[in-house]
Amino acid sequence: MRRIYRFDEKFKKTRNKIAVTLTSLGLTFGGFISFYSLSLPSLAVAQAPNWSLSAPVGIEFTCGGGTYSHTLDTVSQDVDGNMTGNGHYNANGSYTWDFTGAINGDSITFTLVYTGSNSGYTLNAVGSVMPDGSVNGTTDGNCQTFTMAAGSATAIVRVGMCPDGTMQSTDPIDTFSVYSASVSSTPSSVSLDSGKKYLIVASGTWTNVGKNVSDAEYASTDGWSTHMDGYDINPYFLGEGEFDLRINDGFVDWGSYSSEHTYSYVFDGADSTVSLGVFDGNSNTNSVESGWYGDNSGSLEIKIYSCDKVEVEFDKDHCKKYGWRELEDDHGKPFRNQGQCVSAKHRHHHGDKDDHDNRHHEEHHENNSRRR
Ligand SMILES: [Ca+2]
Repeated sequence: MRRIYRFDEKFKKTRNKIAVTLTSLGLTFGGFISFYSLSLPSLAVAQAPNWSLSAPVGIEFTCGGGTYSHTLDTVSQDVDGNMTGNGHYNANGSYTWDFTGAINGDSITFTLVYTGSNSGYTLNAVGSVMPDGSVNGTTDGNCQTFTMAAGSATAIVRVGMCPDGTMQSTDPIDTFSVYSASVSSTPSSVSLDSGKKYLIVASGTWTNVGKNVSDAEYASTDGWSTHMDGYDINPYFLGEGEFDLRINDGFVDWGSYSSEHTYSYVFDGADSTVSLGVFDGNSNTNSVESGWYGDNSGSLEIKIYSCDKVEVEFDKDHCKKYGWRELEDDHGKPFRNQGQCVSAKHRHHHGDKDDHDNRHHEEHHENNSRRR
């Protein structure tokens, strides 16, 4: 009870200070937003959330040297990462609070507003989600930092992480299986264009019979109750690449663990097919052990999507507020100023060059055909 009193007392003492801090924060934030919209105008979109926050989950606040354990009891999160929920102070359940916040990419912001004791008390937090699903950051008011343990947030594996300015094709351009018992990798049936990006989606699990299961990036010896990156169990120290799905015989990072066992990787086309294969051997020395593939059973399913460039509609407003910096003309040349952008007939995002070249190539081809 004594702690609670101090917590409360501290709040009362700093009430005026908080108001001032919040006001100046508000100004700073407002300033940041206007700068943001200046440099990245109508083309900017909020990042999709990489994480989904779990509940119930603990939040530890440090406030003036003391640690105050709270619990987020419920939380719901929409596709844009906006969250609402509620929770309480562990040491005294009369301190209840409403929770609102958002996750953008790996960033998190949230606000607690007390609804029971000390009703109206507000705490704003800004932080980051770490690769292990732990969360930490800073708070305003009479607290300074907060932490949430590993696993508090779960990675969202999204089919459709094509880079900004591109959009994932509706249907895969290629679908095939990679058999875990196959020592050699399996090529795609289509060639992937140089200068273009592709989303390779790998899903499923296979079994290293009698020992473990594996997906594109992780392995488990207990049927996925727990998982590990690679295989380092005495006496087999085979490194984090063991059992990985490799691309063109090279190791790639398929990202955070997915309980759905679905992973995606953005791949740069190189005017050739792409080959995928399961690695079984010692990844520390990059040596494939062909004799170890015989006890592998099952396959991973591969879907390759193209990341198609998004054309900016003919709208001179996109040139305003420094938008011309993000655009280029029909020949792939950046604009020198807003006026040049406004008067241009076509505008594209940076990086569309190869599409243009292809288009021109096709036009030439058509013209030639007509001539013949
Ligand atoms: Ca094996």
